[in-house]
Amino acid sequence: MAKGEPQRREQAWTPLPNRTESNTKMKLTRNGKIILSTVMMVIVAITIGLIVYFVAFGSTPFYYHISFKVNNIDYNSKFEKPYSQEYMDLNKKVVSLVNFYESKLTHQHLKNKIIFLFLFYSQLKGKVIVHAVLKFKSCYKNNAAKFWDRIETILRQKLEGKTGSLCVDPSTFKFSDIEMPVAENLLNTCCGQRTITPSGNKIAGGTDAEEGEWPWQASLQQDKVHRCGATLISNSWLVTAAHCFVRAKDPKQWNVSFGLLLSDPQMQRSVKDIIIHENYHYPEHNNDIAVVHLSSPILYTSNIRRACLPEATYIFPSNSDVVVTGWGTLKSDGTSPNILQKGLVKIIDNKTCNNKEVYDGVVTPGMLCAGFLEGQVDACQGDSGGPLVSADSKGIWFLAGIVSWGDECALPNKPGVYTRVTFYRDWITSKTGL
Ligand code: 4AZ
Repeated sequence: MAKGEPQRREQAWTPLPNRTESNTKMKLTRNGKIILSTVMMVIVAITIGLIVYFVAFGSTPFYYHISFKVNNIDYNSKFEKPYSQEYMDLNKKVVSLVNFYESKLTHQHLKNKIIFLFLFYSQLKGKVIVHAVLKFKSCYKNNAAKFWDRIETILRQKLEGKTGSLCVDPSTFKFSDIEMPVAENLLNTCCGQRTITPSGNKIAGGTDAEEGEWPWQASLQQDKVHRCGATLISNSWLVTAAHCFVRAKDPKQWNVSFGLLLSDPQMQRSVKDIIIHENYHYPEHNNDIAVVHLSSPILYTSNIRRACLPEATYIFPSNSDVVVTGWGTLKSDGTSPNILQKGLVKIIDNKTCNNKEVYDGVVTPGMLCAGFLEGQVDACQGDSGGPLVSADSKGIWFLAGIVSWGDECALPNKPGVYTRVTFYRDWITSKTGL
């Protein structure tokens, strides 16, 4: 401002033609600059507006719950067991029916909008009720009703049209939208799956885990202090080690926290009940298993999920890869981390583990060894009760062991010893119904 003033005064006192011309040019240039900067400001404002709109609304998903009865399929309890052949066969048929990718009815722009489809089944008078949770991303925040109508119409037409081998009763079709936490809870109920693919795999003596990498891991805390690990096996049950409760058995003394960091839990629950194996006798290591009943169920999220329990007959092959996780000390009598640690170890068969130089016959059939005979990677103090998991060929994670005991940590010939989950599979069912 101050810089421009003398210039204007000088122009007023010198009415020469060339001066006037240059004055006009200057005015034009100045006007041009003003117009240009106004246009630029408008463009910037529109861009910011669009970014804000898409961040705020563009990615806001819509969730719908649909259900309908299938008259020609008798209900089978295996339909409740994801990964059973029966569940997968039925899923295939239903997916081809409610699928938005292959439909002629589907408007092109809807095809790219479905982000998730989750199916589960219940029964009515012995017949199957199909439930599907659909998650759509949409930019039509202001047009939710139109979007709702379109999806409902498409689904209704699908169920009234060719339904393949499924004999659908269209009169039972129900369509509703559901709240995000409820929908996310349903979408995340599948066991043994995680939403993230961890970056890198440089596990040596245990490394920091990532958020959502081991979503079934819980911390058992006594007076807010981490004491043991535990594994989420349903929305209200955890499995852990019996020896965690030697000094404190009262559920009121315990809390459970979930999330990567002990200092910043994503969810917390109090404990309603602790069921310790009736044949666990401290200081023996046999039957080192307990189940913990939460005072209220957790809502599954992409970072809090359950691990799958293996069938009692399942065999985890020796030398296969398994991962142990926990907030235990980084070495014997060492410090505890705030961030969850993971360690890749291998299953060691009981015969090798009972060798004289290893554990000399004290490993019983209800125990499972994992680690390396050369040491290096192992569970340690504070990891007790936590999970030892194994991924199947489809990348579904199953609970193979519960951190139980070992001679110090990561010593040569002293691998970690775990409670063998398959050995106690029926005991878990008898206490939890799972
Ligand atoms: C413990 O004290 C503990 N190296 C857990 C596991 C192992 C050793 C000690 C295995 O909680």
